[in-house]
Amino acid sequence: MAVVWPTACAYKGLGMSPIDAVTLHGQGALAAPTLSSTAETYNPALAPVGARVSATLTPSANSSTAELTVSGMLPNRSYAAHAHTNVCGQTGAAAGPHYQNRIDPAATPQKPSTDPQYANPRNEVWLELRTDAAGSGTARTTVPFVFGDRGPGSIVVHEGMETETTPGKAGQAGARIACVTLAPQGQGTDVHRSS
Ligand SMILES: [Cu+2]
Repeated sequence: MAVVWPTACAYKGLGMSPIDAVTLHGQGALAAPTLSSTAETYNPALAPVGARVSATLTPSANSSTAELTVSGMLPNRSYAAHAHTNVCGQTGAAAGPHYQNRIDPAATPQKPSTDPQYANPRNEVWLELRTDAAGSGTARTTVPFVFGDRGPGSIVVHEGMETETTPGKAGQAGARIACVTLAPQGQGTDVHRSS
């Protein structure tokens, strides 16, 4: 399985064929956001500075398995986390809405998708994390799609302990407390921030 993901300009410029599926990865120790940070806390009381976060989204055939591993978070606590469209930024909002495989046509930047037909764990990437007594934990999910020329930019950890599934609330999990930026594995995190 090819895991290389040249930048769009590079592979267009070189005339290379598009790549089917990519592995996305991000990791780091949570810190206050800076212009270049890729693992950030927006709420150190719930996502402590120095906590380690690692996320990998690995394609296989027509599905992808996402894994989120943390240490140094609050002990014996559940956290809802999801793949979001944009890379992490100065605030939790910068990560944008949830990444959807089939994009909800009714969603807008002001009103993200809350329709369970689109905002569900088979069309989005939901990771329901549970930490142990030491504050460590791993969440894993498999979704029936892969990432190619479009993919999520981050994994966002929310304040909520689980993700809502009811119409009008589906996908919601409260405030954004931490974020890790994803990049195609094998490349640096040469992402372009919009703010
Ligand atoms: Cu989310």
